[in-house]
Amino acid sequence: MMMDYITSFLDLPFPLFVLSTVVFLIFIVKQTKLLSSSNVKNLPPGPPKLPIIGNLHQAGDKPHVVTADLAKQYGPLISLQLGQQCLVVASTPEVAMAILKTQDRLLSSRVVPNAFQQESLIPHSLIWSDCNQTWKTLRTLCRTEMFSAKALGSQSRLREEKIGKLLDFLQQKEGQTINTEDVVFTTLFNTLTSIIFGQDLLDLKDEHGALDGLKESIHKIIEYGGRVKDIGAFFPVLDRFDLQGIRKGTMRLYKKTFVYWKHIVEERRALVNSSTWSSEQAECFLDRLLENGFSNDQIDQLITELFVAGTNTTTSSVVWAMTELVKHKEVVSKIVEEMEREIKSDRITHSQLSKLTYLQATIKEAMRLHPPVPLLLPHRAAETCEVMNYTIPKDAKVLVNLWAMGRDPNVWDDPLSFKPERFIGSKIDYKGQDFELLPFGSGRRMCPGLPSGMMSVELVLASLIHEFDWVLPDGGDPLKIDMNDKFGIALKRENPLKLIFKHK
Ligand code: HEM
Ligand SMILES: *[C@@H]1O[C@H](CO)[C@@H](O)[C@H](O)[C@H]1NC(C)=O
Ligand SMILES: *[C@@H]1O[C@H](CO)[C@@H](O)[C@H](O)[C@H]1NC(C)=O
Ligand SMILES: *[C@@H]1O[C@H](CO)[C@@H](O)[C@H](O)[C@H]1NC(C)=O
Ligand SMILES: CC(=O)N[C@H]1CO[C@H](CO)[C@@H](O)[C@@H]1O
Repeated sequence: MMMDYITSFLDLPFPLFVLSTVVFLIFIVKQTKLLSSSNVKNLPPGPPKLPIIGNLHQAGDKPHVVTADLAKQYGPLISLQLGQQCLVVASTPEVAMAILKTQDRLLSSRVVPNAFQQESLIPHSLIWSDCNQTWKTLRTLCRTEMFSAKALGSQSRLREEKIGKLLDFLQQKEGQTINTEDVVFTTLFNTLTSIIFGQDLLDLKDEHGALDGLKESIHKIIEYGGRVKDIGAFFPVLDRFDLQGIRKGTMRLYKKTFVYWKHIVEERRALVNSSTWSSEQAECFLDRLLENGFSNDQIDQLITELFVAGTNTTTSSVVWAMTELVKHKEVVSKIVEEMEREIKSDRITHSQLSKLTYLQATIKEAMRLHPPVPLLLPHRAAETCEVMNYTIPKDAKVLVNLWAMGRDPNVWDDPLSFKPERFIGSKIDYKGQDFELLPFGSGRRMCPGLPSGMMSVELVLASLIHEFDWVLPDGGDPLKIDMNDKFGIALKRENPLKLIFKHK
């Protein structure tokens, strides 16, 4: 049974000799006292563990659902053994606070997915570094040069411009069926590339053009990074062999991706390096990186990470909110009413967003039910420590199940209903202070991109509602839209949301 499990795990057809290596290695592992955390006393409760694989057979493709179910049985803090990896998952606001606030310092290291363990790049990582000097420097730079009030102010024009292009595009395609995820992704991706490089890298119209290779590469990097079945993580002895080819595959895509901006970096580097350069000439985030003496490796790594962290998440927020809106016409009517009251201009601008309180409540409600990053990014215990009187062993992987918290009847009334009203007049916000709603996390690892991401989500949604009626193709029944999700770095719809946009 176990061999079946391991072979089914490695999706590829597979030479026999590698298999025997696996068997052999596993045998060795067995001899060398493998379940390191099984000796730890007072672990959080969890299901019984099989020898060697522990609970791997229970892991499945949807860890947010599996661990939510286990929490119902074993309580708000559970532990699982995935091969040699000890996994701890929190599923209530109290435990989330114990992890992200009380023990934030000890529980804010990272478990690095195999895909991102690239020798030449990982030393320059913002997302995957422990909270060390590299991490601090990069976060500070992003905070001041990308997410500060001043930087955001100068981004609003760019953002409005990209969304204007989307609206024009949809108008041209009026009556045709549109894959919303595609066009929203392209729009948000271009927003980010304009902030970073001062130019668009994708084209809404260019469905098969050359730059689609870039989109595909970023998507695939995200897919590799979000792999649930990562055998090297479960059995560190096997890690170096990269049996599933995850590390190699990701590096190939990384290299492909870097080519897309190589010449832009060279061009700007020459400018910034020239004797006539002065700081006022800086036009984009890249110029700031160059002024700060960043090497090509540093630039490539940071920029890819921003794409990986910032495009799929925002797109997924928008698409889930749109899905709920298609299902809930009464909510759309209220947003439209609010807009008729508050918006007098033709197109919506940033400065008007703060007046749209019902729209904001709708976005919170969508993020409650569909947190784009349902388990946060994996944290790691830097040292053994205690949470809720249980022991979290050193190097355990620590997750917070936002998805479970959003659907918990002890936390929310009627949790499965979509009711933006619950946030009207409520102080609950997603800024990391209210532990029942943490789409961006909380504490030192909290998402630095929140202000930028939220601005995009609000502006795209507001504009699409303001400008168009949305209709399902072929007279589809909104109540029958499936809500199936697919787990990855961002939780996305399993099936694309296809809509026809009709100009109002
Ligand atoms: C709606 C959109 C977004 C959501 C829901 C979101 C959510 C998150 C979450 C849950 C984390 C992990 C927190 C943790 O591990 O405790 C995170 C980390 C991060 N996010 Fe976002 N994010 C969004 C948009 C963005 C954008 C637009 C950017 C940048 C352009 C960005 C950059 C990052 C980075 C760099 C990290 C890693 C921070 C660290 O490890 O210290 N995110 N995000
Ligand atoms: C920070 O952590 C990363 C990964 O853990 C490492 O590669 C990098 O060298 C560290 N930086 C410093 C300054 O220690
Ligand atoms: C930047 O300028 C320095 C000296 O002014 C020069 O040695 C170096 O090669 C330049 N680098 C690039 C990439 O142009
Ligand atoms: C942990 O144990 C202490 C002392 O045994 C007790 O006072 C406290 O209530 C416990 N905390 C939790 C969260 O169970
Ligand atoms: C919402 C969204 O853009 N999802 C994309 C995220 O990346 C994956 C790759 O794993 C794509 O397949 C999704 O379409």
